[in-house]
Amino acid sequence: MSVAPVPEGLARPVRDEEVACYAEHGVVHLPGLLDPVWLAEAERIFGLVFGKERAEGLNELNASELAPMLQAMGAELLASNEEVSQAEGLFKLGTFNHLRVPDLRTLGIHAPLPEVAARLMGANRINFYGDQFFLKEPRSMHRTAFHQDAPYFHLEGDQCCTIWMPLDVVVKSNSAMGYIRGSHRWPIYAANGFVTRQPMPGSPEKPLPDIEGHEDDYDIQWVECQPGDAIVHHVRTVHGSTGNTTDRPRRAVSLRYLGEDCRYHPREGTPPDSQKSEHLSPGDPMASPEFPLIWTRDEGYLPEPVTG
Ligand SMILES: O=C(O)CCC(=O)C(=O)O
Repeated sequence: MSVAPVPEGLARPVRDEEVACYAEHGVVHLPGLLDPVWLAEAERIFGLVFGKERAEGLNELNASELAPMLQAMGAELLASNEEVSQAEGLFKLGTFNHLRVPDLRTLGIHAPLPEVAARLMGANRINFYGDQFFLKEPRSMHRTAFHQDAPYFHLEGDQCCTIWMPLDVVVKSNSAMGYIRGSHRWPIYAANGFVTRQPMPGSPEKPLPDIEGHEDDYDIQWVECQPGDAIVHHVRTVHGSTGNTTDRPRRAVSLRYLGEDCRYHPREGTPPDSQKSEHLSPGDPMASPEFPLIWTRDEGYLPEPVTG
């Protein structure tokens, strides 16, 4: 077994068998990865998105408010009417706010995660793609529909991963993540409305099969986890989460990283908060002010992110 040096800020190295697991299944759970300093920083920054210290002008979606509107337009929600009637808290998402909140960009760029992404994806260069923050308040009930990230992202390539980090203990009853092992080899299916399987309007892709209705037919890995853990998934790995039916919140941060095989590829049928580039043309490598180059295998962390 090779022993990789532990990047500063990580509690432990990523092991060879974890690299092999990511390659085979398109997902890997890394228990106890983040050291307490970066975990506290992630929690502080979560507060800038959803807490009392909330920054101005954020890109935020209240999925609990959106749900009845989608239903009125004919979409079937994943939560039953009874569950919706029992909902007390909200399900909210804050997306691509790193261009608005400098501290958030610091987390994406300076937390010791690009190196983790590079090791798992076998990449030589890492660009930061973006952030997403998830708040499922106590008894918010709504599931996150199974989906792939690929149809939401304006890019193509294999070296794109999400590092999902919980800030609370997460078990199945407070919205554990589930991943279909091996689905990173599936084609790209349509993006959906997160609380419904209904594809986004204008999507050129087919909808995913009804996974929620037939969970036993799929190899789903449900992951229970602790603050300090990370779960890393490939851009095409199908994933979703259960509803939060408990009296505890479920907070999580996702940071997305790209390797050198990714190219800009604008897509149709994406939500309004998806991140198009104002600088790139189709087929361009993903280096722009929105998606800075932050790490290379030769130089390590770059003193200044490269934005073009
Ligand atoms: O936290 C969730 O429920 C969804 C997370 C997710 O879809 C992602 O990070 O890509």
